[in-house]
Parts: sequence; structure tokens; C-alpha cells
Amino acid sequence: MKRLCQYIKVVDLVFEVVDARCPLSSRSPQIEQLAPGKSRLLVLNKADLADPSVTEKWLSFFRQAGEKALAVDSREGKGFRRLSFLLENFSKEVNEKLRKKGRKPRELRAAVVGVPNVGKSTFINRLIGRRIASVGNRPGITKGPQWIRVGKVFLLDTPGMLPPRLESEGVIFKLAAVGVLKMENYDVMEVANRLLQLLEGFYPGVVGNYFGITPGDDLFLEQLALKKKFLLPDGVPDQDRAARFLLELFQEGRLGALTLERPC
Ligand SMILES: Nc1nc2c(ncn2[C@@H]2O[C@H](COP(=O)(O)OP(=O)(O)O)[C@@H](O)[C@H]2O)c(=O)[nH]1
Ligand SMILES: [Mg+2]
Repeated sequence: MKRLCQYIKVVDLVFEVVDARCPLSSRSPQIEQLAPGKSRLLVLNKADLADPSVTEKWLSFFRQAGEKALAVDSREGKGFRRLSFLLENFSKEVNEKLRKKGRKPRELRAAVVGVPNVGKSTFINRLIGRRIASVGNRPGITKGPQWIRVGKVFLLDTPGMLPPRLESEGVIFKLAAVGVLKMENYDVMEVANRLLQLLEGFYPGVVGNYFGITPGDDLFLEQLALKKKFLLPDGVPDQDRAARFLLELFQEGRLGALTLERPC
């Protein structure tokens, strides 16, 4: 964390990567202290897995709050043309300010930060693409991460890992459901049941229809286990396995593009 702070000090722009399926819950509470006063671009990654209409609402919500926000799919490279455009504009803005102060124009420096598993590395790789060009270490930084040139910007090739928000059960189960938190540490059945309940509220019938199970049924996991023939040796439905199966499908977006929270 201390090392990350050192880098953040020298960057002009911080890409704050979050999961588009829960853009508030997957924001780290540490970001404010880490980069006070820094220009930030909120990247709603995994937009392919999120409900597009809700993503639009989130973007309006953040922009109304005065933040720069953008939705991308780092795996397929969607949204990156717009990102390059934003970077270009940002570079012009910063250099205009420098020029007014009588200073020479220069390349911008940027870093990527975010909680685990939101796609920071995938985002960096996508951004770097084929333009990869290591420029080695810059003065003052003797080892560790490298700066890579991306257009007019020098990007730190190693993302900064931020601690996730763990303030309430309501947030924690979403982070577990999207894979920010490792499932081993949670009660999978509880996470799956909460996810089912939440999805049933936002997308009535969708999960039930996918599996051909009565929507809103209390015994959903039991029914799912029976349907999939996930049985324990004594023939009892293996709900734990059903829960894992459900969460896996959700994480891969197989149940559809579904978002877990909406702006108020
Ligand atoms: N569907 C989808 N998956 C993504 C996207 N970005 C990353 N991933 C996947 O999310 C997982 C975590 O990505 P990674 O870049 O390692 O996350 P990091 O821990 O934040 O660096 C990997 O399985 C990626 O393939 C995206 O935009 N869409
Ligand atoms: Mg990574």
C-alpha cells in the first residue's frame, strides 16, 4: 500500500476499475485517501456481464456527481476507442494548464487501481495492446513496475490492489457473488440464496426460467440440485454444489447480463 502511494503521487490520472454489475459495492473505500485531489476515471469494467440499461443509469449517476466514468469490456475491447479519446482530451487539458504556467508539455502518467478480480490486469493488457513499449524505469523509481507508453500516456504496467469494501453483509454478498471476494471464505449457500432473492427482485422469473424452476421458490437450490442430479451419496440433493454451480454460471454471465445494484 505504501509503495502504491508512492506511484500514485507521480501520476496525473488514476483509472479506478470497478465491476459494472455492482459499481458502488466494488469501489474501494481507500480510493479517497489514496489519491486525494487526483484526476480519476471510473472504469465500469465487465460491462458485457451487466445490464446495459442499468449501466447507462450508473454512468449518468456518476457523471452527475462530477466524476468521469466510462463502461468497458476489457475482454473484447469494447469502449476503448472512447477511452483513447478521453485520454487524448485529458492530455490536452493538462498540457494546456502547463503551458499557461510557462512549462513545457509532457506525457501524462497514469495508473490502474481497484479491488481484486475486477479485471485490472485485463484492462491494462487491453489498453497496452500491440503498442507495447517498455520505457524502463523513470527517475526516482528504481525497481518494480514499469511505465508503458500508450499513445500520449505512460501507463504503470502493474495495477494497484485496493482493499474491498466490507462494511455490510449486503455489500459483502455482492462482492462474493461477482468474485471480488474468494468464495472459500463465505457460506456459498447463503451467498447463492441472497443472490437469487436479489435477482428475483430486479429480474423476476429470469433465473427460474433459465433452469425451468418455479420462480421465487424457497427451495430453489434443492430443486436445482435435483434437476442437475447433484446428489449426495444418500440421495439427498446437494444444495452446496447447486449453489456453487449457480454462482459459477452467474459469474460467467450465462444467466444473462444482470446488474446487482441500481443508482437511487
Ligand atoms: N466478461 C468479462 N470478463 C472480464 C473482463 N475483464 C476481466 N475479465 C475476467 O475477470 C477475471 C479477473 O480478471 P483480472 O484482470 O485478472 O482481474 P484483476 O485481479 O483485477 O487483475 C478474469 O477471468 C478475466 O478474464 C471483462 O470486461 N468482461
Ligand atoms: Mg491482476
